[in-house]
Amino acid sequence: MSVQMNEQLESIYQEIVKRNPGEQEFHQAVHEVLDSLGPVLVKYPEFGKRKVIQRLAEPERQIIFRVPWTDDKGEVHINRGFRVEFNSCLGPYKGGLRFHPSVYLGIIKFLGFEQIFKNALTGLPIGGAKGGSDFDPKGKSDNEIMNFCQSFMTELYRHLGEYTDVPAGDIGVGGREIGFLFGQYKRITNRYESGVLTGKGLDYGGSLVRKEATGYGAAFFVQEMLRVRKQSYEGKTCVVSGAGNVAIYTIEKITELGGKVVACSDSNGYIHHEKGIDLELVRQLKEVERRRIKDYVEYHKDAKYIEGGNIWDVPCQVAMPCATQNELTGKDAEKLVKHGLIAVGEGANMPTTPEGVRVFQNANIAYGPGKATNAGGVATSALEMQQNASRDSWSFEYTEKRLAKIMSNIHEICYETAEEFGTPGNYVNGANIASFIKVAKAMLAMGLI
Ligand code: NDP
Ligand code: 2IT
Repeated sequence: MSVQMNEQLESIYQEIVKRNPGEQEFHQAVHEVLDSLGPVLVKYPEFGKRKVIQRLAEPERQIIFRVPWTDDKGEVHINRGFRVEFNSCLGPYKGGLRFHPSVYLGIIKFLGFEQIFKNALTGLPIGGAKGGSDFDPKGKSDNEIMNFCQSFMTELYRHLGEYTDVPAGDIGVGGREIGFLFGQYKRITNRYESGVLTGKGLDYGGSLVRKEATGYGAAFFVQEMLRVRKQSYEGKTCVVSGAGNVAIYTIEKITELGGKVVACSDSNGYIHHEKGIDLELVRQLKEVERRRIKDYVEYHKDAKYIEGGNIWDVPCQVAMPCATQNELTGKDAEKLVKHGLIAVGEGANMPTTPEGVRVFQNANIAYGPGKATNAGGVATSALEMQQNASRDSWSFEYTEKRLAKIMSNIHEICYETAEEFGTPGNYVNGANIASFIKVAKAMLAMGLI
């Protein structure tokens, strides 16, 4: 990167920070992408002249709305709903909905910004968006969840459509919530528009493998990174943070591929089970009974539960952060490297802090950033849209093969782009550069939009 380009990008970044005050996570996500783009602006000066970065950093549309609902006692609650439709030059807006009390505009914008590039990497025709609410689903009854989802969709439906904007799940939004949202959309619009949401149940237009896709895809991506280093999961100790949708299916696929996952977590603490995590029990506790991970030790006396502990204290060769943003710090990264870490695959979005990323890169760890590693979820959402458009449904085996191929393509694009731009093995640069160029070219081709 030339000094001049550094200055050019730095001033673009400062302008974005000023336009979006207080949105730290969004600044962080933008900074991480811009950091890779110096050589791209040298190779493609028209991107700078036509202000592609500034245009990309300004969402096409941002919707913020009131979500009133009643709990089981009849008490009224007011939450805030968001949908940030970031970029639609490659296809309809696509990205998940997050229900978590920490949600505010800065979180939705970081996720939506990441989604533009992730979706471009899949090679499928989908734009980038994200949405959600500061609603806390923990401890709510099914009826309360339904009341909330119906109210949320009563406002959001007017912005959606299979050719316009297609949400899916994220933290706090899984099959149950998508079902309630889809039901309300259908009721309000009087249209059975299957392709308007993905992650649907298998009985009404969902795709096999979508539930498993993010975790399986992340495990496949890491398998590719290990393969180029002439390694495999065989005999490796792995740690997967979180115990939600992404974590569960990451654990399942890593185990199937020969790795041993010894720890997982939720926001209260972590489980360490030397023998290997009993995944059926985790699924029963988390997916079926919606309980806490600490209950695991009731069933396995040889496992340890560390309340309030830090899962990255557990030594491992493969680390898969699958919970939330900024969950793995520079200090955690140093500890992991000291304990013999080989590879990191981000199932979550932006789970490693910038300091952590630097530690991994300086130590030559195979580090797969979220926008590449966890792209299997949204890619399989696009496969669900294909099935809906053709009123078809594919077998598990066929769909999983498509997913595996997509993940190996993404790995190859990132690997080769990193090499082409002079930073071999740097998957962050590879992912950012390859996806940015694709989106930027499409934007220029469409004129000033
Ligand atoms: P889930 O709601 O199913 O699970 C989230 C898990 O992470 C839970 O175990 C939760 O614990 C834990 N967690 C959430 N917030 C925190 C926190 N602040 N501190 C510690 N632990 C936390 O969500 P998903 O598995 O779907 O999502 C996990 C990550 O993967 C997110 O970053 C999401 O954006 C990303 N992702 C998801 C995709 C998908 O298809 N679902 C696709 C691509 C990325 P607790 O129950 O205690 O809150
Ligand atoms: O972060 C993500 O990629 C998701 N939550 C999945 C988005 C989707 O539309 O499937």
